[in-house]
Amino acid sequence: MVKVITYGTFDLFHEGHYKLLQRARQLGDYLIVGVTTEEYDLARGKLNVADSLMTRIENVKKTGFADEIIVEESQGQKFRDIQKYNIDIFTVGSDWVGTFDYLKDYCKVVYLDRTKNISSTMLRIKETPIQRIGVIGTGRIANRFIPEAALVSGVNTQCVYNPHFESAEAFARKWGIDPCRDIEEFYNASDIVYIASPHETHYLYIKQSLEHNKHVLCEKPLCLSRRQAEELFEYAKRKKLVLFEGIKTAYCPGFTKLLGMACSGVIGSIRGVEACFTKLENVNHRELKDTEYGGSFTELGSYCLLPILKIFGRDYEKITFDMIKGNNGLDLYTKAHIRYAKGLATATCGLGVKSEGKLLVSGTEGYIVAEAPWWKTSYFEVHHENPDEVERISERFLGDGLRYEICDLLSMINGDTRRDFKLTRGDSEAMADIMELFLEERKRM
Ligand code: C2G
Repeated sequence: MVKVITYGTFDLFHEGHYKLLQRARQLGDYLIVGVTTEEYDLARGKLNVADSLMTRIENVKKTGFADEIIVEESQGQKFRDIQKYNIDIFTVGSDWVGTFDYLKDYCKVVYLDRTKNISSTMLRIKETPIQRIGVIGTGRIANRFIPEAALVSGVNTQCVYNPHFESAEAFARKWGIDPCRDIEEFYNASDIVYIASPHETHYLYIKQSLEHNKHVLCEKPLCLSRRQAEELFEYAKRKKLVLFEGIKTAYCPGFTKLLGMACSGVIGSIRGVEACFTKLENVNHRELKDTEYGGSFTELGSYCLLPILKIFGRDYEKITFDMIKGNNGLDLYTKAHIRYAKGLATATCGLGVKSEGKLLVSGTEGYIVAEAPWWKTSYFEVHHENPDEVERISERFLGDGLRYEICDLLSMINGDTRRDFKLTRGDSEAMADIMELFLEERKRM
């Protein structure tokens, strides 16, 4: 008798789960299904699981494919189960290719093709439908997005669009999703559009997605002018759609905690915010080649402006920019100085210039400091006059951190508006405004 085992959360049970169990059963004579506990999902960084363990087990049972159902509670259990139950084949969907190769010493490991398309008709009958994500763009950030989205329950990445179809094809092959040649076909297959294309294309793709009644998650900078940002947010509001700027830092738990502490008075009244983000970038990358929209500030400025705008607000008195440019006119090292009635702020960005990446918030009774990579905040310190009195605060930061914004976006789509304080429409519009001022200044300098 060939014994097969598979594991999963099986939340918001859908046809992808059904087909996987069906094929897993066909691999042998006896199928054991491990269903994860809430605690284990939390520990392995899977977010947003909606159904209870009982409901998820019940749904697996209803398929009739499982000969036995067990509960997966901890890391390392798979290895123990394989020995305990005398397993011949371990199987899981292809979104996990490679991850479980370490089990090959104990049994055969089979990655079954994941189901690319979750059909929308099937989903409409559900209370909380799975949101189908379509991706525009196939660059580095899009490649980071897919595995992060796989760890948020309630979404399924379905397809990708790139005007260069060959790029879409290669990307789709890599991630087991569908490449779309035609943009209409792409919109039909998506409920949420994730825009990760070059900056200057954001405006048109956002507009088009909203016209097609799709929610939008757009990489930063959302827009490069205030007028465009205002127009798009207004349009999204009229259509009752969510338009969401993806600055991952804004949604990560450590950063939210840092802001909360800074604004709670532990360091007195805040008088200064200094944020620095620099990167040694490959000279052949778009960031250093696109002479119109590349450069350090359009690339990294959103991260540095975020703590400044969140702490001091949008009513600054004066903003000035200073920059060192490369031969092609792009800024390689930029400082934005922002003066408020009661504080001073600096955003420092570098591409091809390396500095100590740090976020420093100074107050009348102390300071808060987070070292690089503060934009993925997992640790920060609170200091006072007495150097021995340091409060050290750690917070979990999972993977590449994009899962947090996907999770918040999903909650907003499902009607929870309490999440939008992390990055408001006003914040995004102010950033677009600053980007516009910066681009004008760069032309002049
Ligand atoms: N799946 C699929 N097609 C989809 C979605 C999921 O084939 N469109 C598969 C997954 O690859 C997995 C199973 O369905 O094999 C269960 O998926 P999830 O509930 O998302 O569980 P997962 O997070 O993949 O956990 O220990 C748990 C395992 O690591 C798998």
